[in-house]
Amino acid sequence: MATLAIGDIQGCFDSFRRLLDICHFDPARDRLWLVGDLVNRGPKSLKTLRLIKSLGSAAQIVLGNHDLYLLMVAEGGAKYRGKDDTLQGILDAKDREELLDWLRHQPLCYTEGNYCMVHAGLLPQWSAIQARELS
Ligand SMILES: [Mn+2]
Repeated sequence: MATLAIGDIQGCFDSFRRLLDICHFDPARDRLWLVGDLVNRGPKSLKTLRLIKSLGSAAQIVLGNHDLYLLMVAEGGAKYRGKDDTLQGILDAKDREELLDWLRHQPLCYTEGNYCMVHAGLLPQWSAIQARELS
């Protein structure tokens, strides 16, 4: 059993798939820690999100700023900038609500054993336990 940690996939589905293949990732045996920013900027955000969601408990994720931005745009709480964004495929997808509902239930911080996973660092005043509770 291996645990792989990968950050900032940002919709780069093909590179992500290739990396999983090179590492012989097997969701029945291995675990994936994804350090946020699953989507946006890259060309295949929708396929990336569907794949990660399909991995179930084999993939543990935390949300990054681009994932939060997607949720805000979907709820009408942020204006879609368009220019460098590649989220339209998700926003138009027939399984949009299922994907967004799954995403909004993911944590900002995940701890296991001596490890703490967050997207972009912790406030120095916070312990890992405090950060997880606040998440
Ligand atoms: Mn980020």
